[in-house]
Amino acid sequence: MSLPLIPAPARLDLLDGEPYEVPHDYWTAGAGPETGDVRYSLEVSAEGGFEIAPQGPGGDEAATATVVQLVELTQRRVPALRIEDAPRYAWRGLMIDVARHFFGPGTLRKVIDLAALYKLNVLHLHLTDDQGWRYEVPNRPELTEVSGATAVGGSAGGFLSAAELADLTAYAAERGVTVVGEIDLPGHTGAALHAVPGLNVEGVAREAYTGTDVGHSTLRLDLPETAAFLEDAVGALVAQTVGEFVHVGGDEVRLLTREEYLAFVQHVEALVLRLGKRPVFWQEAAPALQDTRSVVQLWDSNADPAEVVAAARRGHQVILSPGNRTYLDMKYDAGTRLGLDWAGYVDVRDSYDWDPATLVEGLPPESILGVEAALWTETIETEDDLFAMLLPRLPAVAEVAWSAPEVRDWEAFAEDLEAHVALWQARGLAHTPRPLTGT
Ligand code: TNX
Repeated sequence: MSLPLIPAPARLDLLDGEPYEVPHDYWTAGAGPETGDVRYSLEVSAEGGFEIAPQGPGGDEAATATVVQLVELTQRRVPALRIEDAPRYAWRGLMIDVARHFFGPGTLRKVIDLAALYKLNVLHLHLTDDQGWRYEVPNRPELTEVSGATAVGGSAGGFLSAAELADLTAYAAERGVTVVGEIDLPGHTGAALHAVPGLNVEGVAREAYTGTDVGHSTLRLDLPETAAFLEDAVGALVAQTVGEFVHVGGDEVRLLTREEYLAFVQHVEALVLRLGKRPVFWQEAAPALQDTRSVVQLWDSNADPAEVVAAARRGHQVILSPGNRTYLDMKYDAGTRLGLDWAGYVDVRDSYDWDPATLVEGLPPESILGVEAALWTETIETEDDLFAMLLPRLPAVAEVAWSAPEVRDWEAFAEDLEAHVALWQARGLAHTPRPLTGT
């Protein structure tokens, strides 16, 4: 029997010796708990009984994911085994951009199920951008009424009502996944500028934007309406957030001076902290941050990471989403119909074969909060498109986030991954067939 892939079992012992084939080597190596007390052990007896001992928040869901994988991947012929397992990183995320093209609760539930199957524990929703506004702000209904309706290329928009977002958040929580919403500030705000005239320098609403360029919009603290808008919009997102974190963007701002930009970030950082959450910012915000509760998310694999390293050395935690490894909107290769290529092509092995601890020279390994895959949707219009970009790369990123480097092995992963196609098909999820062996 070819053994199924389970991210990082630290130890696997055959309980009754000979009747079962010997597992891959990497099942037997140590993963090591680097994220505190989340762990589980799982025993399957020779008689076929399962015994699970979960520990810490998410231990139960992780154990369940392993059992589901074991049962499905072995076609219910699970060998007697014993697993002791713990994640390498606390933040194991997937970001979905629902602003460029909108994806609603039906698709997002499937995304949550898939994330949970691979022991990811964060669903980061990019809820606002130039092209659309996707969450409700109670005293500013024009945001969703006007900019809920727009999307890239004139596609149908949509938004998550507060009730839908609450349902989705609860659905995710039941599966060990925390939803982290993002309002992207101060750039990527075309949808806000389209819905709220007072946010514009001329006081006139901007046209709807349905293209895919970046860097052409910004909010400005020197306009009298901006601070109240931030209070409302960030406040509404915080009110719809159950976890510790909200994401407040900070990327690709080209219309502010450096001083204006740094002051804007500091304003938002203080606001989020005052509202009782920890802010997460894209990497450009790193030099502005004042409070070590704020987290930096690295994304641009073409940029100098020096300011991220400096922020980490000042005590900030870092989430790693390097474009050339974890951006699942990058094309697999030149022949991929969908996606972009600014970070290069990202094939399954690129997503798998890297070590967060050595990715960025000088970054203190203990500052790494975790790893996040991202799916931007400029070119992604349908649910099948979305899953065809996630699969098969998402399990690769999930392994990087969960498993210690010494238990990872590309050849074994590639071989095991073939069996996962059946899991995706059973769930009705599209994937992109990729040559995995010999690459
Ligand atoms: C960069 S990643 C962006 C997004 C784009 C993405 C496309 C980041 C913080 N900004 O606005 O959608 O590239 O890959």
